[in-house]
Amino acid sequence: MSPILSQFAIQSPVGDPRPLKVGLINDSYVVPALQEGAPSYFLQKINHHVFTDVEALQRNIAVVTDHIREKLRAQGAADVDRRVLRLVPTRTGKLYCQDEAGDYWRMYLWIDGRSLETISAESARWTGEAFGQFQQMLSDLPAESLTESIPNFHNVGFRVQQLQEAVTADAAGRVAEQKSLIDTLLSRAEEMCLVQRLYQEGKLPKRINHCDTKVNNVLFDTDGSVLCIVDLDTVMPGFVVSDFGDFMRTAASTAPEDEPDLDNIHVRMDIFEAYASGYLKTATFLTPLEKKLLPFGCLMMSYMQAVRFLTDYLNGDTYYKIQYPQHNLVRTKAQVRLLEEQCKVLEQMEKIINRY
Ligand code: GN1
Ligand code: MG
Repeated sequence: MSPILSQFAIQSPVGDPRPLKVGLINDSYVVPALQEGAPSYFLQKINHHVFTDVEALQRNIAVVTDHIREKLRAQGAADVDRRVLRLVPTRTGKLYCQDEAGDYWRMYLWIDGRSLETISAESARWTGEAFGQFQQMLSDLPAESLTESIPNFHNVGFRVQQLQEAVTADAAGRVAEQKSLIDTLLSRAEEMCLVQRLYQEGKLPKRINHCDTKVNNVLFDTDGSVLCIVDLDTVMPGFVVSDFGDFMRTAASTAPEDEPDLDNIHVRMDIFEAYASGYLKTATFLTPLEKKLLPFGCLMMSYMQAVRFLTDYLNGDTYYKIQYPQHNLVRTKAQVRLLEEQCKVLEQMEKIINRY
């Protein structure tokens, strides 16, 4: 990989990149410092089949990280380079480079934090505050300064349409055996498009969202506090309820998103309550309707993720990385079960939101 590394403006000697198992889209590596006290780096091969406009993608990330860095500085925050990602440019000042095969690479300073798959109520509260602050800090960034890195990314209606197209095409010959799962999901489509409808009626705003608030996109410090929010590929205008819901989908669940044993999947109400309390403390810009829809956002995100995983399964696993042949199907079923579990506690979730 040295032809790639040598393109970036690295100041001190580094060792060989080591692959990291994070994310289902890009390939990630840590590039360790060889000298004590020198920075290590986080190198990523960008999946340009998913992010087709890499130039715009990288510009978005630069805009967002610069904006947050400014805000942190203005607040007098300590340790700013551990609190927000910093892109490392190439030696010619570009925000990414290409290798001989035409693949795209980018680099960040490495932040020494821990990412978690499951969290405690206390760290969930801190994370809620952190995501509220994140949206708050970006709330004065004009929407036009960002390009939608993936158009219609969190548009449920669009995702349902992609599922319908996958059913029609039946590219992998898997439709017949999954008919009842497909029907289950399609039968709930209208109900799950509520947020999009409210937006079209002018009742819900779009705000700059993270759009991938999975629990493992938050880095924690050794004392358990939140250091930094990472994976900024999809920061774009969207509905705040979807960021809220995506966090709960991955954190307020007793099992991972690909849990094969469905009976292990339940909603963690302690995490829901803790995250909601933190988020509502800092996200002071929310309208009453946005607040009211937060619990629905959880259902919506589990639904949309189920639709996306099933679509990929029917298409023959062309989008998400998989570790075994049925992986996307297992993921789909886990998301459907989580949705059912969330429906059971919807009223309870609404009561909690009303309380804060
Ligand atoms: C993908 O690659 P990763 O883990 O950051 C996906 C998200 C999904 C997630 C499901 C660009 O995110 O939307 O929620 O997998 N990102 C993209 O685990 O599609
Ligand atoms: Mg991501």
